[in-house]
Amino acid sequence: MVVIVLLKVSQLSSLRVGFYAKSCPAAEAIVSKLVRLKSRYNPSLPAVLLRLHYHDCFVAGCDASVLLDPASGYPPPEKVALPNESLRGFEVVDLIKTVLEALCPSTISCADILALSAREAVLLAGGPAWEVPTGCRDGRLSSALLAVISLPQPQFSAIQLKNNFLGHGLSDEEMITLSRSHTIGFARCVSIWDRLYYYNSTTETDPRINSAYAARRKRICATGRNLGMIVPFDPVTPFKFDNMYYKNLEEGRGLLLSDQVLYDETVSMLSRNSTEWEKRFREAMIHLGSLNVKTGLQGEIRRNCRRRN
Ligand code: HEM
Ligand SMILES: *[C@@H]1O[C@H](CO)[C@@H](O)[C@H](O)[C@H]1NC(C)=O
Ligand SMILES: *[C@@H]1O[C@H](CO)[C@@H](O)[C@H](O)[C@H]1NC(C)=O
Ligand SMILES: CC(=O)N[C@H]1CO[C@H](CO)[C@@H](O)[C@@H]1O
Repeated sequence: MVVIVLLKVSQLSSLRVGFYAKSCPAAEAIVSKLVRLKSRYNPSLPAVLLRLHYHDCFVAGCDASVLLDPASGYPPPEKVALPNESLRGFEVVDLIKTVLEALCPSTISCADILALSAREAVLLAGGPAWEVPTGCRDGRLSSALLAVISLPQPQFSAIQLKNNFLGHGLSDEEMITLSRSHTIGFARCVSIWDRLYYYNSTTETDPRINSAYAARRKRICATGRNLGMIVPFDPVTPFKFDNMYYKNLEEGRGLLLSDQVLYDETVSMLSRNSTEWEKRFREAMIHLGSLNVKTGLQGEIRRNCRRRN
């Protein structure tokens, strides 16, 4: 008896591919369909969804804490923290959740919806696919303060970036591999402001940015203009999950200082060998998705991703 119970608990307490195969067989296909459908009208969506999953996992583990709205009696949630300022895509998660709740009530966690959406997002943008271990449960805590402490900042040095990722249990190499996600999506001018205008006391613009490129960026991110204006990470193929991340950095067309310092540190073989990089990216995404997850009897399956049950 005891052995059987122990077995059951250990089975419950880890993520596995196909966790919903019996309880809601259509779940994964539905997430994929809806992400595809919504992305057809909004090509920025894959980047938005990938970033949501990453932010979720980096703050108190992959437990959908990033989705909780402010609620009375609770501290300000992740969502309102500064690094989260530009997070979007919450309505798409709401839509997926609503459809899944109608089909399989109280079964699919919001955390797994984020992980499955991120997988579909990368695939849709032309990146590699992987099998997502599922069975994460939703947390009841969400803290803006913790978000500020936990997420790496674009102004970080290479050492700060490394230490941040190591603190989450991710290696240098995983950090570099995952950072290639910045081949899709956009950053707000405010995120590159320092690099363009206030590099240091003697130099206005980071000399590692190609000067023609810097001039074009300054035209969009002009002083006095709205800091919320956005610029693509990859000016050539902003919606394509390709190898341009490294090419751009090589040619002085990187956006974030954090990407630049990572590049300076490691002109790695990863930039040359796409097969190897794809393999490592799959593994790193699965590792990212397993950070500090709640399984078994921990946490809950939220009925609405924005609220605790
Ligand atoms: C290495 C540390 C990282 C730093 C400092 C960083 C920082 C940033 C910043 C500042 C932005 C722009 C936000 C804005 O201004 O609106 C951004 C966007 C983005 N980040 Fe990262 N990031 C990091 C790692 C990652 C990782 C590991 C992933 C994915 C696994 C990721 C995925 C994305 C995506 C997809 C976007 C575009 C979002 C959109 O278009 O809305 N980032 N990141
Ligand atoms: C500012 O940056 C430039 C270019 O990297 C460098 O040559 C210069 O010494 C820096 N100045 C200060 C005060 O750090
Ligand atoms: C790229 O990596 C793959 C998989 O690790 C390996 O089989 C292949 O030989 C590598 N190609 C080059 C050009 O290094
Ligand atoms: C999506 C979201 O809730 N963003 C918030 C991030 O933080 C800023 C400042 O605290 C809020 O104004 C945003 O609403």
